[in-house]
Amino acid sequence: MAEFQEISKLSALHPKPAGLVLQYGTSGFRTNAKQLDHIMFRMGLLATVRSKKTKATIGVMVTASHNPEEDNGVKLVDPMGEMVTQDWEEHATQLANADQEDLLTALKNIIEKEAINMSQEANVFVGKDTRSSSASLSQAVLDGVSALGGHNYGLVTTPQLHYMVCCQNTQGKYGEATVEGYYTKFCQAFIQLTKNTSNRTDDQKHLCLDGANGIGALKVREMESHLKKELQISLNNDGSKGRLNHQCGADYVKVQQKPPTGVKINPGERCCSFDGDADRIVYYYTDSEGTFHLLDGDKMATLISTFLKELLTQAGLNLKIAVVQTAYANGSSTHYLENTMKVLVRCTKTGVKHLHHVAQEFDVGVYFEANGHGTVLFSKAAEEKIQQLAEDTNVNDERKKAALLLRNTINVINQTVGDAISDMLLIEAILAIKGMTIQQWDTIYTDLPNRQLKVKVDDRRVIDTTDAERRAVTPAGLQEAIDNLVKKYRQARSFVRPSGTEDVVRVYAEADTQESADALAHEVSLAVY
Ligand code: NG1
Ligand code: ZN
Repeated sequence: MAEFQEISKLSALHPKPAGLVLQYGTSGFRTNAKQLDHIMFRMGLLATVRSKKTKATIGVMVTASHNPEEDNGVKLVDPMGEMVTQDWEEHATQLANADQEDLLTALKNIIEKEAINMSQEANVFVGKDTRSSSASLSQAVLDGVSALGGHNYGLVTTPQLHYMVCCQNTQGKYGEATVEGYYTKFCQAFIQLTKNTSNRTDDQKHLCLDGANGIGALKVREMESHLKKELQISLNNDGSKGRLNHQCGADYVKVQQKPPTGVKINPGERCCSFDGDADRIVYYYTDSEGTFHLLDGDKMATLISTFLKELLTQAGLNLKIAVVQTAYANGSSTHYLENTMKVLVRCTKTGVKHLHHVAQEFDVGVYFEANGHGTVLFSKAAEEKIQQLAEDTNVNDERKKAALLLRNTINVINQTVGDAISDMLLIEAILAIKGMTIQQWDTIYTDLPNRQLKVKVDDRRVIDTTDAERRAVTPAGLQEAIDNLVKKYRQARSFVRPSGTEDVVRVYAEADTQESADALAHEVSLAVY
């Protein structure tokens, strides 16, 4: 077929370095940008056949999120804006690792296995972050889809690309499939939510934002006018000087447990940081003694689920709400949610795709990784019930008011994927509605001191885990060693798992004091060698 000849010709321009093997990991392929050209081209091909298979628009996002500037990555976005399915992750790995001369055979195998009609039209949306390598790498993706009608969105945040793929495949029901449509939808909902919170002072409307020198900063600038001064953002790390994710951004702030370097923060000021592709956000402030306080994904999940639970009760709607976390969730958050809030909590493996799937099982599924990546999903039935109640003229004022707030809350949330911009608008709206300061939000529960470490080992895959990654099954003896170390400390918990995005083993520990958490993390990391 003519298209295969074209592929052969183009693929020669994107040769695979001999011997290089890469795996479609937690969020697609991710490594040093220099090794990714052939992967991009091949993911362009794969996205095209995925589009033919699903008869829908597929997304390809070029980003390495919170990783250093010199890295890059790529992931596929499925029709409803969600991550691509497991079988297609396997196809991706196969295609990525086929030797140059076997590429066509590998592609044909996928086409055959999936019974794809190659005469079906294809549509692929391509987005990229601000990394210097992203321009040529997204061009390589476009070369892969070129014969078949891809659409290049250029610079967008990861969640904007997910949103646009979803809009395109739902004929605009979710919103207009443009960046402008994105701002209109989410900012309008935010304005509606904050409309009746009349006593907000300028201080309460003010937010200090660290854009991680990435795409999120550019996009917040673009969005600002839509917020009509209801949210006034002072933007730091906007990309004009510093390097992407370097001593700034959500991952730095979360893992280092300190504010971004060089950003001046006034005591008590409400601040947040995005990561490099703006799908994660964490909040923080420093108190009058200069102590740093982090409000991470767990604190966000708690605030959001409390708010939603209260509204559901006020609306008289009997909908099942749950919070989905990972092993990294702070023990205090889980304890508070289960025992004080009486909310169902589920724990899954790391990686938003896992959390997303579990959240789909509930009427209202709030999911957050501790690092600030998360969102809320509403089932179709839940959305319909809320909509009906909001339109019902025979209900009392309290129920009606709650239903209207719920409806606008749904509209401010990007349900396709965790989204720093949409999460920021949601949190800001909740704080405004509840008349709550960041300090009051922080005191809902107190985090157990914790520590995360990375350990370099020869082969991280020797560690295999179970029970949502909370226990190691191999190598033999490791879990027993961890159990014995944990026993030495109070309120302690620790686990290890191989990273899906970096060549390291991650160690997590929490305990009653920071000294104990640090010591435990250190001792466990020695047990990993
Ligand atoms: P790995 O490298 O598998 O731990 C990291 C994050 C995940 C997720 C992915 C994708 C931690 C501990 N892990 O995965 O939560 O966000 O990156 O970006 O934060
Ligand atoms: Zn990210």
